[in-house]
Amino acid sequence: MNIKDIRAREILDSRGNPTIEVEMTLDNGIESVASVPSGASTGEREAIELRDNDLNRYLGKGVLKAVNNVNTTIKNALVGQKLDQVSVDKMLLKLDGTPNKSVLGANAMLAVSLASLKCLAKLQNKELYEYVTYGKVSLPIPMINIVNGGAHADNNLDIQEFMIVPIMKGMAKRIEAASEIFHTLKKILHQKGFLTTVGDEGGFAPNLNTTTEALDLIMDAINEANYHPGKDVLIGLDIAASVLYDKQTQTYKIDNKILSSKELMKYYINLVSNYPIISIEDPFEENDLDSLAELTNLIGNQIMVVGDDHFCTNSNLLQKGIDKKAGNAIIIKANQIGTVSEMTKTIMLAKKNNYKTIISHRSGETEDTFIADLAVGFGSPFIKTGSVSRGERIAKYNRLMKIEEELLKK
Ligand code: 2PG
Ligand code: MG
Repeated sequence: MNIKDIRAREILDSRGNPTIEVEMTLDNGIESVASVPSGASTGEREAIELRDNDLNRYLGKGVLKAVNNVNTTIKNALVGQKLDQVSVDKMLLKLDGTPNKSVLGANAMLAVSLASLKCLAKLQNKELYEYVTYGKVSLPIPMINIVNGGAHADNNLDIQEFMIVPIMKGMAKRIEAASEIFHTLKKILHQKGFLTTVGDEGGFAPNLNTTTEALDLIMDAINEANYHPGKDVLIGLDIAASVLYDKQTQTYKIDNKILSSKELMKYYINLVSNYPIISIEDPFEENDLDSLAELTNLIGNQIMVVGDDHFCTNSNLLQKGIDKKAGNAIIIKANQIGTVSEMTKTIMLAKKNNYKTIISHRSGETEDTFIADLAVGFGSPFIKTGSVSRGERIAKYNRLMKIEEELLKK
């Protein structure tokens, strides 16, 4: 089946910033729509998200250049071609011709790559998760954001994400637990006089000062909602340490203290011995694979030591981590790399080397639920897609519950 038309437009993401949406039509009338998310704490080695930098529009954040790249260069090359994921992605890479996608923009490329994937699923009359299935489908464990800090909120918390990780059986049950804990935390925060406004990913953003203050409140909420921390609900952290790092002094600022990477390592080990923590993401700045390897060596048998900015969903960067035994899990964000084929390659490399995959949203999201399907189809053990509040986050959880219902019928 051939590609008949490709149309791109500027839409808004959940932060009210422009992003790109692409519609693709095939000769037989099959159509798909795909949109791409956008990060705030982006890794240095992520593929380039092309923005207009025209201060007269959207404070420079417009994406009309990327839209135009789809509507001209990409459209001209792909219309009339047979639809096939590998060929589409190869063509996108050739048209761009740069290692970091700076000509077409990873946002333009991913929107087209994803629209192709969705059309291919429809062509075979399959749900997206069925189409991308490699081996066994399985429902991921959701890592659900409950408290926001760092670059995702205007409070004093240094750690970017505090997540609850419900591990009881069944997606619907996990979401139910998360919602109950979320609302219980809201009540507790309210009683203690904290604001209960939420951050970019839907978690609360109370003006707490230290990590342990946030962790203690989360533990209280889990207990008060009648769950058992450590047994049916665990805790995940995304430190997003690059944001806390001072290159000049090679130190980190956390909880009003200045720590060396060795001191930070001790700090994490202490946290893990005091709280039921299952994962720590980006514990060190993105160029420090050695500390990541050391932490993995020290506590990698107890928890997931997760690379996000270290690996940027890039198989070459992941290979460097594998070679150093740095980390034992990887965040997968399609827009960090720009095409479905490259993302798939990274997932396969991770699987082969026993790195756990966490398919992830971005802090700026759209209503597109493709990551829910990818997580199930790829049999990813985990998904991270924000809190149980804000429509763009909930859309993914609702999709996961619907897929669970479908799988149970089979
Ligand atoms: C992260 C993500 C998503 P951002 O750091 O893992 O939670 O944040 O999209 O801002 O990079
Ligand atoms: Mg991260």
